[in-house]
Amino acid sequence: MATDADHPIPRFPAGFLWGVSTSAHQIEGAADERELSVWDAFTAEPGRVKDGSTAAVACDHYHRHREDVALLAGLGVNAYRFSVSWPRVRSGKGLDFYDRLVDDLCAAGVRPVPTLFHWDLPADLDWLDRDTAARFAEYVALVADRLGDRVTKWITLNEPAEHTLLGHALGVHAPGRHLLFDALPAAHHQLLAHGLAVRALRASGATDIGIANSHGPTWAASAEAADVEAADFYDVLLNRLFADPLLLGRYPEGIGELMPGDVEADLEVIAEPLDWYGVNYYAPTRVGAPQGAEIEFGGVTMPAELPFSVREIEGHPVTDFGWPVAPEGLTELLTGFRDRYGDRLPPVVITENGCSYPGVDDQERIAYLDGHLRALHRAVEAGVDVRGYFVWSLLDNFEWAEGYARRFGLVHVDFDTLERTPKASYRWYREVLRAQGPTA
Ligand code: GBH
Repeated sequence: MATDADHPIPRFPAGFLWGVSTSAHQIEGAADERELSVWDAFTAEPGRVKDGSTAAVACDHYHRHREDVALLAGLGVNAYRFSVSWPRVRSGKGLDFYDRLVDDLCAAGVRPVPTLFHWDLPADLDWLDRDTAARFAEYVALVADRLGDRVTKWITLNEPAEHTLLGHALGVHAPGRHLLFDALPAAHHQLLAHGLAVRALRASGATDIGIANSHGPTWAASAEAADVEAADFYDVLLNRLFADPLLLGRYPEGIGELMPGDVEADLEVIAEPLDWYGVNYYAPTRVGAPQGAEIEFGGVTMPAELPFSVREIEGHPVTDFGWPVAPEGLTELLTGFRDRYGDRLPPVVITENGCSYPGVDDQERIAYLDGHLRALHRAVEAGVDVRGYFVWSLLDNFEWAEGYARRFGLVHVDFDTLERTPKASYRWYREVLRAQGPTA
């Protein structure tokens, strides 16, 4: 019987961006050459990071970025998504580093695609303060001023949904707050920061601006009303709470009332038109009515008082993180977005997709990525305007509350010697890119 694997991955449109993603706090290390972030403070609290590790050294990318740029060039990607560390820029050393990195990427023929915030908020700032949004826009203007002659494609924020949920509602990420629904102002202020950053970038001449949001389809646990209602509620929190204000200029019903400040005026800033929309996709979530008990799920403890409960997805393999492998969820998500947002949805870029598995002969990762690229192509065939795909991640790295235990890299990192070893998936992705033809 012919399987998918016997057929090459279909061709994506001309000019497609083929990349890999990383983030500053997860790879750079060199913590003594930057200011502190909320993640440094959080990591220092015992029990917060599972293996007790810190990101003080991580992959030491700050000192080894030349080697990492060579890995990118060897892979054949035409784009690299990294993040700029706000605490490093503040220390006065950051812009010189990113300046060199951008030069090296350009020299290697790899397009730099910086994310301006990937969760490492300066330790003295707080997303519950409205003023943080204005501070962010000032920092963004500085970065754009320094890098904007070579960087043309920008990402404002990474996953405000996860930063709100995990960091402020459930307390499993920095800053470790357990506010449940009182965390919503942190989401609003991040969205406002995004809108102000878009304005600052435009003022600097930028014309290719996006955001990277975490999205996935929500599957109701059953067709019963209580399950469908709970699933719809979860879908609002993960998907519509962020996509609706950005793309439609309004919050989903019932949410705007919970947000601080002059929400109507802020929504005008938040809905500044985007040039493209970034989606980080990992897995669908199966959700049903609350079950009245705490649930452990995907490394997160969900309190009993939430108006929904996350359930196991049966009949799908899971990664070593316990996340289901369901590529069809990516097709479903993107066609669903197209149906919901119509021509308000700008071209889409998959800014993260990947999985955690141990080892360097990582056949499961190859199967995961292969399946997701085919699922992405089905969305293209269904008429979704998709312009790029980035694998999370180039390197094994500091996986937040999991420490170094979860490995997402195409390249293995030995965290004792910091030696990099390309995995089977690195060679596989290189062949995929080669078969797609010239991409630069
Ligand atoms: C991203 O977050 C981050 O941007 C990145 O920094 C991080 O390293 C990477 O992903 C890997 O974690 O319902 O059990 O299937 C991803 C946030 C939250 C997405 C959990 C997948 C599904 C868990 N993720 N979610 S489950």
